[in-house]
Amino acid sequence: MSKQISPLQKARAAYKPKLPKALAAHGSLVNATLGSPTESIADTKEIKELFPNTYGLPVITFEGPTSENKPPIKAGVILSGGQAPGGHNVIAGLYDGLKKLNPASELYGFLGGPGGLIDNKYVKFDDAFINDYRNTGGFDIIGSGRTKLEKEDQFDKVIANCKSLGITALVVIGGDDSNTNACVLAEYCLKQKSGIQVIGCPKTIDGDLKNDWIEASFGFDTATKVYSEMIGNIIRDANSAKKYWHFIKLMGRSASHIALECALKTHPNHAIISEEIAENKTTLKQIVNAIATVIKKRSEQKKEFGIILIPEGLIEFVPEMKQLISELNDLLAAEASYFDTLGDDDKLQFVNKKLSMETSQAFSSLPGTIQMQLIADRDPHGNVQVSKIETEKLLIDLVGDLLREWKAKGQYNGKFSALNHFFGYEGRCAAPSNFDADYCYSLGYTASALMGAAKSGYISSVRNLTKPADKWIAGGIPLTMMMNLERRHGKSKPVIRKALVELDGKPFKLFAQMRDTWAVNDDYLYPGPIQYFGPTEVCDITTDTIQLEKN
Ligand code: FBP
Repeated sequence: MSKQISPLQKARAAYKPKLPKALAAHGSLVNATLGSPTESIADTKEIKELFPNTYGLPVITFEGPTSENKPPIKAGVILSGGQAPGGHNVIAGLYDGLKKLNPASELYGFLGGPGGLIDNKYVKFDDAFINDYRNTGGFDIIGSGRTKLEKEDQFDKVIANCKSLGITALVVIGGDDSNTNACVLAEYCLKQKSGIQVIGCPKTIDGDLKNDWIEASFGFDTATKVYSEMIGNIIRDANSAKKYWHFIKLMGRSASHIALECALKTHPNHAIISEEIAENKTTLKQIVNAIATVIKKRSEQKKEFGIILIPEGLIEFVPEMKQLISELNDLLAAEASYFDTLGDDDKLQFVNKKLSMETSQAFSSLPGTIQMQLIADRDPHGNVQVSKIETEKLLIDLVGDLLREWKAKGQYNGKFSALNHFFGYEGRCAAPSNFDADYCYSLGYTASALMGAAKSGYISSVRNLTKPADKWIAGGIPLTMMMNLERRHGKSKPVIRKALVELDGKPFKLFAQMRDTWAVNDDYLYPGPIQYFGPTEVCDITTDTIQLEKN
């Protein structure tokens, strides 16, 4: 019996993603136009020394057709890190592009992320396999994982596995860390004369893999549309019932791009942007005070309801918490094996004893549940898992306390009833919006063109994204160009620079200009659900962030 699919899935399966003009006209049989040699964004001397084979490569654009015949390519692909809508279309675009280069080309998918590449667990794609996943959300086609691919013995295994399958090109679909590792792997493959090309692809709903050349990471568009729809629905409920304050935490790890985009799309009464908190060194007390002040002001207007948006990574940007988390990270890394043997109470006691006086005070001031969340398992990079810290509940608690204090002093006379939400996983596997469906398919297709042009150490790039797809520009950006040196676990490491919200950028400036009005007036916007079929001004709309940044 064939698997049942929803009517929307059926209709979306027939959707033909749009491609940049050159690729739409010539497929992946395009000529690579080379720009001038490039430099890394900073630390040029050190990055050049670390990447002798991939440093300084020119930017590539695909403009016209190529007259060369392309031999078949056997390629492999992995999905790395958190899910992001459109990953399946990257693979579909890559598959179609490879077949266009030469119908005898083959594509293998390594299972469960980088781990599958190291352990040689794979599937081979064919038309029927790919067709089942076109324009669908999720990463379930081959799964994903967070294994760090960064050590030479892992690279040797990757090379051996590829050689055993005859694979000569790999695509790593991931965020800043995964693309950093793709760059190191590309360099290693060249140094070893392995004959394996490595191409990256910019993925993450967090929106923090972007720069002058990568305008957006895929998945941000769809995920923020899903969250904005849900926020809009909640606002409408709040504005109807007029009795609840909704504290909504939004995914995004360190960066607040998601919270900012959702704020621009819905006009909440208050939104916190972590980067501003860090810049102004705002304390937790001041954050709580600012929220309570908005609640008080609205209460004076007889409005006992509203919406607060909280970025997932906030806790790490509050100065006293940043210090606390950094001490906890070091402590847990150093004492991991002993720590794991302890029960919850002993863990808390142990931590309290070892922290410095200042941070110990900050730790003790937090409710027990938050303390436990702060000492829970780290991610593979040794970082606290911010998605598991219930900042939204913490803020409700602290704001409630302050409002009670104000009430006792006769400074506030309202009624505060709050509900908490966390929107994250709900948006990561949504069916990609038209933008993400087109963008992802184009990124995958571009990656195949880079393979056809025998390039390695590049990230697939599609630019001019605020224009219709036939004006998009496909090409490749040298991964080393986006690198600088950063301190990681006490060592200086070459990494792709993470893009945080820029406080002098247009999206933040617009938000800052409007937020006082949104705080007291009910200026809400209700974006509604993603539309896949209908007028282009509704279906092909991009994020406010990219519109403001690029136009
Ligand atoms: P990537 O950076 O790998 O794209 O993942 C993003 C993200 O969705 C973050 O927003 C979130 O903090 C994290 O993944 C959650 O991780 P996990 O999926 O392991 O729970």
